[in-house]
Amino acid sequence: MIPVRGYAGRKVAVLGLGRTGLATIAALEAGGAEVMAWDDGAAARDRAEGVTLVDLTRDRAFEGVDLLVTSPGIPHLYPAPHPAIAAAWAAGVPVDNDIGLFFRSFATEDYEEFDTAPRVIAITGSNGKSTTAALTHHVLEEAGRPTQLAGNIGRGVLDIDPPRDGEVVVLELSSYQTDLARALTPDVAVLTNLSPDHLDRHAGLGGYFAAKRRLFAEGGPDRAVIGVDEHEGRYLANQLSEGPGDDRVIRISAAGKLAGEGWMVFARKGFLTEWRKGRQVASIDLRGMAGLPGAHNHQNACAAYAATRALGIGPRNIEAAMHSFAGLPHRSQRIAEAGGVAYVNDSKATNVDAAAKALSAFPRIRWICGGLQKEGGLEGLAGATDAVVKAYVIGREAEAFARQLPGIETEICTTMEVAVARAMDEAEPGDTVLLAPAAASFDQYDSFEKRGEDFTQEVRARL
Ligand code: UMA
Repeated sequence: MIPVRGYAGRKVAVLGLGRTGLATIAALEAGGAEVMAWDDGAAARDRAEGVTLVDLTRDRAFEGVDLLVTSPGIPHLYPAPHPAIAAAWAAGVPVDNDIGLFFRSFATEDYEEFDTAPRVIAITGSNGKSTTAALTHHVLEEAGRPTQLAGNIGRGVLDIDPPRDGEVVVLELSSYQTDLARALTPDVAVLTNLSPDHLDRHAGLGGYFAAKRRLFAEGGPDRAVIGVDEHEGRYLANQLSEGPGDDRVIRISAAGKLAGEGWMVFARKGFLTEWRKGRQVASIDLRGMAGLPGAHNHQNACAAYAATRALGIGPRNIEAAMHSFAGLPHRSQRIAEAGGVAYVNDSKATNVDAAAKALSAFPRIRWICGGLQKEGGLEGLAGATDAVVKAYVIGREAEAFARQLPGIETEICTTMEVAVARAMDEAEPGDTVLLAPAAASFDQYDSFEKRGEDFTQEVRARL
C-alpha cells in the first residue's frame, strides 16, 4: 500500500466502498488521517468492517472535514453531481480521487537511496487501454524491470506496494479517474485512441476528450505516446510538440505509415515499425502473435512498444515479450478451437467501436452480439461487418438490436445459451464464433466478465 501523505491528523471523508474506497481508506489511515466513509449501498456498508460510517449526504456532514475522496463510478459532475459531492463544494471542501492522492504520495525520501528512480507509465484511451497496460507490464517484467500494474484494470492504485529501486508502475486510467484527479504527473503518458464512450458522464465527446487530455497537461509527462488515428490524437500530439522533430511525443498508428522527422511507431500489414529522425530503427512481425490478434491489438502493441522504448527497453526484448503475452480474458481471447472452428471471447467489446475492431480481426465470423445499447446506436458498425456470415442476437431488446443490422443475416436468440448452440450448429471449418456484443451487459449480467464467462461455459459444455 502507498500511505497517503499530507493528511496526518486531518479528517478525510471517503465516498464509495468498492475497490477504490477500501484501498483509499487503508492508505489514508496508514498516512495517519482520521477517516469516515459512506456508500449509498447498504450491502457495501455492511461489508466495510472497521470503517467509521457517516452519512455524507446529511446536513453539516462536512463540518471540520479537510478533503473528500470519491470513487470513479460515482458521478461528480454529469449527468448530476452526487449529493455528497455537491455538499462538499458548498462547504468549500476539496474533492479528489485516489489517483490524485497517489501522485502526491508516490515519491518519498527513500528515492535518495535508489540507483534508478521509480517511474510511472499512465495509459488512457477509449479502447485497448487494459491490453496495452497489461502488455506494457509484461514487457517490463520480461525485461527484468521491477513493475506493478494497477488502476482501472482492477487494482486500486493506492493498493500497490511501495516502489522499489528502478520500479515502473503501470497504471490504466479511465476518463472518470483522469477527470477528477488533482495531481496527474506520470513520467510517460499514453493515449491509445478516442471514440465516443461514457458520454453521459462527460456531457458529450468534448468533455470526454477533455477528461483524457488532462493526463497530458502542459508540464506533465516527459514523454507522450499518442494514437494519431483520430483528429483528437493528431490535435493533442500537435499541441504538445515544439516542432516536427520533437521526440518528446511518440506518435503511434495502426491505420498506415507515418512519415516525418519525429519519433513514430506504426503497424502496417502485420508489421510494427519504429522510425526516428526520418530513419527506420526497428521492425517486428506481429503476425502469429497469439495474444495480439487483429489491427486493434496491433495498435495496442505499438502503444506498449513506444511506452517501453521510452524507458530504454530494446526492440528485441520487446519482441520476445510480445510473443509470450497471453492476452487478457474477455478481450479477443481465443477460448477454444474444434473442427476447424475458433471460439473467441471479446465480451469487453461493450461499445460499437470495440466491436468493429474485433470484427476486422477474423475472416468468416458467426457473430454473437446485443445487450444494452449505448448512445449513438449501431451506425459506427457500417462497413465493419463484411466478414460476418451471420449474427446471433442476444439481450432483452434483441429484436430492436437486430433491426439496426441491415444487410446481415440475423437470428434472434435472446439468451447466450441459444446463441452459442445455434452458432455452433451452423459453424463450418474456417469460421470464428465471436462474442463481441457492441453493447453493455447489464440487461442480462452483472458485468462484461460474467457475460464472457457464460459464453466460455456454454462453448465448453458443447465441445
Ligand atoms: N456508489 C455509491 N453511490 C453512487 C454510485 C456508486 O455509493 O451513486 C458506490 C457503490 O454502491 C459501490 C461503490 O460506489 O459500493 C463502487 O464504486 P466504483 O463504481 O467506483 O467501483 P470500484 O469498485 O471502486 O472500481 C473502480 C472502477 N469502477 C468504475 O470506474 C465504475 C474499476 O473499473 C477499477 O478497476 C477500480 O475502481 C480500481 O481502480 C471498472 C470499470 O468498469 C473495471 N471501469 C469503467 C470502464 O472500464 O469502462 C470506467
